[in-house]
Amino acid sequence: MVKIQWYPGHMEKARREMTERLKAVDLVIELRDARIPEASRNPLLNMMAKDKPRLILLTKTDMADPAVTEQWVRYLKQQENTSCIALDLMRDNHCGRKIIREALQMMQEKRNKQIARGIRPRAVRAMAAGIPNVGKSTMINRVAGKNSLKAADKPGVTRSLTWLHADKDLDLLDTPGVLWPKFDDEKTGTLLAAVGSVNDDILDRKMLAMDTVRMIQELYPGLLEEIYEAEEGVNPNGMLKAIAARRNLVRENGEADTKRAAELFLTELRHGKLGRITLERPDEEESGEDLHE
Ligand SMILES: Nc1nc2c(ncn2[C@@H]2O[C@H](COP(=O)(O)OP(=O)(O)OP(=O)(O)O)[C@@H](O)[C@H]2O)c(=O)[nH]1
Ligand SMILES: [Mg+2]
Repeated sequence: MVKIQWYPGHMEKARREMTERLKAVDLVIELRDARIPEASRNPLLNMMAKDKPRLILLTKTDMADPAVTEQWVRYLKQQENTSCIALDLMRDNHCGRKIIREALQMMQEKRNKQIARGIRPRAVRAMAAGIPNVGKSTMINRVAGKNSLKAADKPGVTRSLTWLHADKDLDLLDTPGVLWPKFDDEKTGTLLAAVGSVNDDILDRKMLAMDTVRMIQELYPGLLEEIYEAEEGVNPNGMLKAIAARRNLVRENGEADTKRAAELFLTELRHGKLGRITLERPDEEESGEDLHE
């Protein structure tokens, strides 16, 4: 598996600024990609904000395997001081209200105490944090009900920390997407790159596509073979050749253009064109009894 790492200076700068701003934050809203809920967990966040209540939002559920998303929500909710909801930020018309409701509920006890002491609770201050391209700015726009923040389908769009009074009860801090200096293993880097959270310019996209083909073949046997009319059990390079053949991607010398096939495959994967796929399963060993019901 090819080794991927992306930690440019602007991420280190953002990490420092986020640590500083956390002092004024009541709640951390951690966005993770529902297709890779573990690989998109930033370990730095636990160091930076271990004592803050955490609302985990699994985004892009429209592209994830619904049954597996449910398992993940149950699994992630088991952590202390943590809640979790899964959302399609593009098509769910109520996602803004759901986020406000959950955030307020998490802060309810504190707010009730303030009310009891005669203090009118101010808006909850929450920091949106997460990997590049996961939907932080989109989420804040949905809560605010208007497109105040720039959001686009590439990693590294947001470059500065910005507070937005998104709702009368909820202030949200938009932050740049950050990764971390060293991934646990090569699979983490591959998964992050596969969903589009790593700058494509630094990647060997053909290697990435082949590694991703192999992972999908393991988790969803036969799926890619059916979509691209490939031979059963074909190896990743053979799959790229099948894609090139189906989509008429031919080089000048008449050979299959596997480089373009790799790019097309990644684009289709990232736009959910291969169906609803989740590339990681919760670790059932640690998940307790209720996952086995
Ligand atoms: N299909 C789908 N697309 C989504 C969802 N949420 C966000 N997106 C898309 O994902 C892309 C990235 O969204 P952004 O809001 O810019 O992501 P971000 O986390 O702010 O990214 P950075 O600022 O680069 O860290 C945009 O094209 C959004 O339209 C979702 O739930 N489903
Ligand atoms: Mg952003």
